[in-house]
Amino acid sequence: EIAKLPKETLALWEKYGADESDDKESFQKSFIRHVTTTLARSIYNIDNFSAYQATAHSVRDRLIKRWNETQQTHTEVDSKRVYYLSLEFLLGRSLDNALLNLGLKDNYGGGIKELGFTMEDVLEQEVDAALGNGGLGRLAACYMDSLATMDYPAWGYGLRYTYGIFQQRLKDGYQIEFPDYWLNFDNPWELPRLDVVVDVQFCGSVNRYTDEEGHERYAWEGGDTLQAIAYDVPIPGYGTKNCINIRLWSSKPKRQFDLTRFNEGQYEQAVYEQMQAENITAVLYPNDNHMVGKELRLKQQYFWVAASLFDIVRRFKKSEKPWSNFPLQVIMDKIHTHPTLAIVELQRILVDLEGIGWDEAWAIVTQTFAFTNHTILPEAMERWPVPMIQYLLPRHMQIIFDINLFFLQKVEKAIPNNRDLLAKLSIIEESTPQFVRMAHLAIVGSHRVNGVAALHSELIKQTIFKDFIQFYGESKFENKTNGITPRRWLHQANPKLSELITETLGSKNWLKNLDLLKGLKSHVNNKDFRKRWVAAKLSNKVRLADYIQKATGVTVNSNALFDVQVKRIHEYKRQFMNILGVIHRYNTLKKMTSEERACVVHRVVIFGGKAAPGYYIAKLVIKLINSVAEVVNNDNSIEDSLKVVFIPDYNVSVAEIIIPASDISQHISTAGTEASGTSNMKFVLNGGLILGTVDGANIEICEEIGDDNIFMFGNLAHQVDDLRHAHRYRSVPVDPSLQAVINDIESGQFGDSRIFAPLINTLTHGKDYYLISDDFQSYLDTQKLVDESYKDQEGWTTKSIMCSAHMGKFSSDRAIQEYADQIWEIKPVPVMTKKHI
Ligand code: Z15
Repeated sequence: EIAKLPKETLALWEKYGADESDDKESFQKSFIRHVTTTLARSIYNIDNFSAYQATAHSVRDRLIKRWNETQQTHTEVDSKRVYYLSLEFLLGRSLDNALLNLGLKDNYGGGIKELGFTMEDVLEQEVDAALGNGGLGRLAACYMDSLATMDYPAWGYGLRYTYGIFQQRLKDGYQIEFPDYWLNFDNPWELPRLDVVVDVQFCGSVNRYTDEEGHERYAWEGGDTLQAIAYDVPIPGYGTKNCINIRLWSSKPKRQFDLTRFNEGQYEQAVYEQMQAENITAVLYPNDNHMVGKELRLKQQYFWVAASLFDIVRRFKKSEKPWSNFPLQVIMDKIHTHPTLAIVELQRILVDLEGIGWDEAWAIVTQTFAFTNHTILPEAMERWPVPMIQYLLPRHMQIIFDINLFFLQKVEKAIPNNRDLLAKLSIIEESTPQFVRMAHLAIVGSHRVNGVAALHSELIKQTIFKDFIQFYGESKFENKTNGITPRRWLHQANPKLSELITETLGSKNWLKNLDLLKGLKSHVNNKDFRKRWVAAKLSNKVRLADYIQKATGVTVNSNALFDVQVKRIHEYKRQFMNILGVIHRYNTLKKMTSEERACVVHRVVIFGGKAAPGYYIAKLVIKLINSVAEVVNNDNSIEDSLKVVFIPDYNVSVAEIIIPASDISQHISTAGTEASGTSNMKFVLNGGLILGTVDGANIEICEEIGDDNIFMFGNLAHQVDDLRHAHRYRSVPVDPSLQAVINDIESGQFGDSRIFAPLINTLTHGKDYYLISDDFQSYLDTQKLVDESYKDQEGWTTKSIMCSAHMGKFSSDRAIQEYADQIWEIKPVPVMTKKHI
């Protein structure tokens, strides 16, 4: 097509489209141009925020060029693409990341200084893009970074929530929530695609008809139609031209106003219904690992799936290949069960709209989808009432029943006369009302299923998906251990350590090949290297201490041991056990003499994390932490040997300050409950040790770094069932240290104890579902080991270096490589640089 353009046109593009350079002067020119034109300001009224905006726009210009070249290359090569469907992308800030990935940081840093600003101040201005709850959403962001860095032709698809995860503030020690209106100012990191619009239908009815060839067909008609508008978020790779895209959909009412209603005088009703359309993408549901069966959530899921599939199918059809090629061109990874309706939607498109026979269509569908499971917690399993789906998506409900029928027929044929098995495998739960089990639908409609850490992938085969093994065998189920991007989580968050590593290893290659960190081992006895390693940690601790002072008003000593637990507040993650341990420590310290206390390692125990707004017990844990902090921090008698802080509003940017500063971090979920965990990887990569249970990725981290460099404790996953069973016959915890701590709380040492009664209750009366009493003693013992080890500072430094050196496996590059080679079957497509056309 380009060839058809007149020579003069091409010449103009050649002349004016040349790359803007990346040197300091070019940046300053574009900065000033953006201040004066984009922002319409003058030299007299630029503050840090406008400086941020101008810098961001300058980077955006460069991103868009790469983005265009990438899309053109992908269109031309037209190889198989992977579509990563996730309801959450927890990206955090973009400016620093883009500057580093594009290699602009030094020139821009110098340039901004001469303009009268500091890079740190400018970076601070950006609000986080917080379109996710926790691990699941942040994993999606890390994977996009790796896909871009490794030149894969990949797209992310998600929703553009007007409100991201709520902001957390504390009042009297309680969490309160504030809306996260992150689009208050213009967002330079998205490209509105007002021309990319997809109609999405809800409700209506299904009509059967006979087509010209005499085939029985179904048409979904009537109902409400609204529109999905695309907003594209460019994701630049590190050290490559590749810049991939996350397409986020925003809902809008369809422009055609309901004229009949309008004319009938029901103006307000008509306007109200239009407003409802915008509601769909208004807010991210703030629950992590917990399903709340709200109709609006189901609408979000279908809205997102329908718009994304329409877009993907449209792209496929451009290439004019036969439908049988679809799975050779397209692979979609379903992140959790959230996009499971995509299976049904694709089957509907193929059968109802394209007129393909059921079996042929179903073969295409199952080849197209892969399913990644991220949890085995029962409360996180998605189930939707059949009547709700029937009402919102009548044709989809029929198709689900048909998928189930054909599936169960196959099972019956393979394993005859096993009604019990049929009931267990059925996609439909035969309760009143009936429910659709989304995980079952996801398994049946995907050719591959994987878990996210070795233990988790074993557990899904032994527990939630056990019955499916009988039918499918084991080969459909596999493991892909999670990973994290070293670009954001070391290079960006910990510049001092990154610089030291680069100098020591002689190049930056480790940022693209994390296994090279092994090279640090031969320097472990080098005095100068060790000194700088320790100095980097200390300066990160000073930075965090400053942040703590600002955010909480508490002064902490940077020479104390920093003990960190930051993650969503959830009973299974056992922040409760941590704070109970703190109380134990506090009361032990109080009983000591001054001389005894002089020998004790000083600790700063740092908590952070959000509780789902409706999660009462989790919110009480936050209150307890703050009540304990209040007492401990104001008790001069323990002479600063212990401080407790709860850092409010934990998010990606705060994590970037906390993680590099940790000496030890806690990952202490009840064995078998944390599918993987990914912050554990971030801490260890930054030379922080971990205290953890034998759960999720902790196990594989231990395998890599060796048991000398990690503190593991507690019961094992296979013991959990029996332990839980034993609790039913106990009314009080058996552990005496735990009982003592409970008594302390009940005595009113931390304020009105009645407040905490519901929390204490979770441990007693035959409950303690998360087995705190079973692990408490070994937890305390292991904490003692931590204290002892920390006294040996040289030994600790060696451990810290050894930790980082062995973390190569946990790069998200490794994880993406495995997905690409073994599940998605996609190949890198390096961007072909054409000048600009
Ligand atoms: C979530 O953050 C995770 C799993 C889920 O099913 C939902 Cl709904 C949210 C987390 C896991 O809890 C965590 O262990 C894992 O590392 C992360 O997903 C990424 O796989």
